[in-house]
Amino acid sequence: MEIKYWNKDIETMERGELEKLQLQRLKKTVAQAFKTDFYSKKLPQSGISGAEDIKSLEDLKRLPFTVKNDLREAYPYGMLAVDRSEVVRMHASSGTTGTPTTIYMTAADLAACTDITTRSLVATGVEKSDVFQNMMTYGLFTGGIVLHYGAENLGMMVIPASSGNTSRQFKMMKDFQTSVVHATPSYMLYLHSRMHEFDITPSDLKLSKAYVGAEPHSEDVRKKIETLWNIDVYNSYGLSEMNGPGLAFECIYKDCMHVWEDAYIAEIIDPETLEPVPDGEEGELVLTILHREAMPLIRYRTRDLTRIVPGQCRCGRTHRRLERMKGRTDDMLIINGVNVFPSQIEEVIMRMPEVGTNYLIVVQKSGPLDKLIVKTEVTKDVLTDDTRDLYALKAKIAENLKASIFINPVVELHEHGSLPVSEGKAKRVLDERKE
Ligand code: DLL
Repeated sequence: MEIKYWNKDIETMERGELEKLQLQRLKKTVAQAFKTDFYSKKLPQSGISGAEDIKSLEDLKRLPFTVKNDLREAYPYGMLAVDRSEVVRMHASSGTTGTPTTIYMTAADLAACTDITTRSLVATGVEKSDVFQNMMTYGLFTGGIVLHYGAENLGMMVIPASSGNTSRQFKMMKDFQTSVVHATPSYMLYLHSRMHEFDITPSDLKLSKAYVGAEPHSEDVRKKIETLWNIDVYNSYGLSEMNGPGLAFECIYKDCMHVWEDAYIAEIIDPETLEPVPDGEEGELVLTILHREAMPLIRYRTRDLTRIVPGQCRCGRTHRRLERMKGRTDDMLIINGVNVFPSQIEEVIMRMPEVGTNYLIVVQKSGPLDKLIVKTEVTKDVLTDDTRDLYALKAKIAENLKASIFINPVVELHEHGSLPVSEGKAKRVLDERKE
């Protein structure tokens, strides 16, 4: 596949130059932050009296962290750095309860965000002639509109399908010859599981690519979607606080996600000591946004665990890459003292051909101990009347899980289509110990 760039000068900028640009933009960001109620109080507490205190990128470490709760407390306008009348767009974070976390963009911010998003799409090889069906939810969530703008900016024909309405999704894919889709990985799996009801197979479609993100998923889930749909699947990472999708995206090599460093400074910290760790080491991703005047965010703790991949990508881009998210510091389960990430469980079960596309992890109290129950759907041909086969499969799944997470789970097999599905982000974990 041909390597394509949207903005070659920036995407392949020599690292020294890129860092100079980051420093210049960081200074501007800090100056902008002083215009907000929040940072004008917070920065002086860390001994920062103005943008002139930032002399090198090393000075980033002197700046305080920002956490999700800061955004909640500043709701609605405590982090706004421009007059309200300059704001043209707002978004709010999904999946939060209580006070939402909101972000704001000026017209210039929106243009910069859109440009970055287009850059991400072009990196996967799409072009103006592609037909893009956006199956991410439209609304306050960034997943729908932000990528929509990026795709339109490239000149693709955009179908703002949003999620839901399976039969219409298939009809549009067929009628408009959709070549690229955007969805959560779980929605891609769900759609595939319903395909037969509409008498469609992947070969009836012109689909060649899918962008998946917004929720954790393993490499095996990517492969599963690629095989089931016979397409290329690209991982896309982002969060509403940082303008949503487009922040980090895989290129045609599908070998980890380029984080656009002219627009973001990415650090990896040890979540315990809060000290930055060297490239290549795993830790919590911390981001500073450099291209948003309406609402600067400095050293924002994402809670997502990843690492910066050392070395340069074959595509020639100099922007460093983030590895697939391993999980969040706050979705880690501790089961009888053992730390487990739901992604580890998914990785094991999705590798097994007998296992279907949906699963649910339940953690309960069982006397003084914790009990881990892994409910998985199985493919139709597996559910036979022979209970010995089913026992053998359960034992095999449990054994594979034990080898990976060091916990003996209770495995339950469920009929295809019987576990709850969601059109948005899948709820994969029920921690009943907390209820
Ligand atoms: O999920 C933005 C987005 C939309 C990204 C569409 C990609 C595609 P939020 O709702 O604020 O924003 O959720 C952000 O979702 O901190 C991660 O924990 C998780 N997440 C997002 N993308 C990925 C991914 C959008 N590719 C939170 N892999 C983030 C793993 C992801 N986790």
